[in-house]
Amino acid sequence: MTSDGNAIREKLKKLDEENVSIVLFGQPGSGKSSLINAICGYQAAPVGVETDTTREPLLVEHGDATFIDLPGYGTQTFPWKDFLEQFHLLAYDLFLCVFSDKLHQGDTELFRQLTAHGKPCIFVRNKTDLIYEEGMSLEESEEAIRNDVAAQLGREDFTLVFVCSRQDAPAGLAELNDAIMAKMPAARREKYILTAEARTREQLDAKREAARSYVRRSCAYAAYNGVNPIIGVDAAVDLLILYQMYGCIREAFGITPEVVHSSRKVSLGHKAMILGGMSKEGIKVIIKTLGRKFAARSFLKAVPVVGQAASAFLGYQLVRQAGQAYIDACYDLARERLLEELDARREK
Ligand SMILES: Nc1nc2c(ncn2[C@@H]2O[C@H](COP(=O)(O)OP(=O)(O)OP(=O)(O)O)[C@@H](O)[C@H]2O)c(=O)[nH]1
Ligand SMILES: [Mg+2]
Repeated sequence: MTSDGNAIREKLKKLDEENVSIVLFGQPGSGKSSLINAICGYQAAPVGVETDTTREPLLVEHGDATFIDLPGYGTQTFPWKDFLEQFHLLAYDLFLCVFSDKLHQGDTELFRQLTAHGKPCIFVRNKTDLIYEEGMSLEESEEAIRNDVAAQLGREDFTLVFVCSRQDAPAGLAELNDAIMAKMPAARREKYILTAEARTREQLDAKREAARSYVRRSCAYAAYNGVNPIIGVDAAVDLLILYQMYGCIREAFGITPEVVHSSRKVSLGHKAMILGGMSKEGIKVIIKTLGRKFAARSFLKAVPVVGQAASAFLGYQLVRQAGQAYIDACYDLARERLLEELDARREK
């Protein structure tokens, strides 16, 4: 039991440590670095006036995601033919092929190589603010671009998203987020959804689901921990689990003390719980309020075998309940904020 428990614990730990990695590739000057900045909301990657600004891979950490900004290819230094090996691309999770004009041979070839290796790849047509064709509506122009991509690839089953990475007028980022969520390999999806900024109500709901599943996993730690028969020793571990778990939940929903204080709709009880969850002292109080079950658990631990199993189950229940309640409170707060933001954007 113990060795199994350790193996699972190790696996969960590794999954938690590894970031979700998203690579951007494409022609020089197509706006890869600008797009990363638009997603992160600050100047994380240098942007050029000319092309060939990015000369070596740049890792941009954003929450639990890492964006890998690559140099544009097609140049002498970076012929697209060697690109896949040169940058060890198969080690990453998901790929964005950024283009801002016609697709080039390098773009379609890399797309083919990546998809042949089972890697998810999304076409991102950047600079939509510059799309203008005489006598054509924006929709018609986008349709023409889509047909072009299909013709060049010789297939219809690809994902194409239109974005603008200009800082003063970003567009299409919510759609891009949806596409990434849909395409992310299943094993990494939950982590990505937890990390990425929710830009629509649906994305926020997806985040709540991911957070719930994250709590279920944390409960597995607690359950294994509960099997440990030494009374008192693991109460501290339970505390630590809740402390880490609450931190992750707050980060996922972008909750800081300022956000809590500025809320006008969330109940005082919820506010107190969220703030309490920020310190170990506060968590002790929360545990006490969930206390009868906790006491029952310590008592049961003294009873061998049957008691241990029951104790593991109670540990699971306790952490799970404490986690779900915290998620609901953070979700309400994040939702209030998002709706305000969406309103403000609509008024603009
Ligand atoms: N109008 C407009 N300009 C953009 C947009 N995105 C990027 N640009 C401009 O395009 C130029 C190139 O942008 P970068 O982000 O440096 O492009 P890159 O793909 O990283 O280029 P390399 O690093 O050289 O491969 C800069 O002048 C950007 O300001 C956009 O959506 N609209
Ligand atoms: Mg660049």
